[in-house]
Amino acid sequence: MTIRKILHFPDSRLRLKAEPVAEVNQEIKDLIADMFETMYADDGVGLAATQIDVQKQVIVMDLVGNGEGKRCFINLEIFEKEGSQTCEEGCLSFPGIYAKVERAEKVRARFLDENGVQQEIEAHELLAVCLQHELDHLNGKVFIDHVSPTKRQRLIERLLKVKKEIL
Ligand code: K1U
Ligand code: ZN
Repeated sequence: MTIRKILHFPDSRLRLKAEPVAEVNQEIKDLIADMFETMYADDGVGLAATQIDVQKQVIVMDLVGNGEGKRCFINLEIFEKEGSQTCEEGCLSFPGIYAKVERAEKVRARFLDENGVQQEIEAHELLAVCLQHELDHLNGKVFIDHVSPTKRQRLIERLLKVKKEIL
């Protein structure tokens, strides 16, 4: 297993669209293992393959954060959205930056699990937020795209300041 480098905004590769996975083979299983390793190393609860410069529709998540809630979503497709909720979001591609984002409260989605088996899920609250946030990454979208242009500019300035401090 390898800890991969996470791309940070404004890297243009965060805007690339991921391709569907044709077969859940050993290469995909190795990618999933690396993604979990990378996510835990950066104290995240989710990670999309786009964030490590792999344009494949693979998402990993662990909302418990200790390995007990490990989940993997391949070729995720949200087919129903209901209600709305506003949640303070973070993103491993925006270290130190948080913003309130409005998203659907409930989503229903289909995906392949790590064994290539088709699954369906109904998600609420943080799981619904995370699924929408990570699916955005696979479509080249980031969470600050959901806030007003003024707020977005302020967040970008703050991010550049944070990055200068940590580098
Ligand atoms: O996509 C990512 O960069 C991962 C991201 C997932 C996420 C968490 C919370 C809301 C939306 C998306 C993170 O893991 S951010 C870091 C984190 O651990 C966290 C931040 C806010 C609330 C809960 C957890
Ligand atoms: Zn993110």
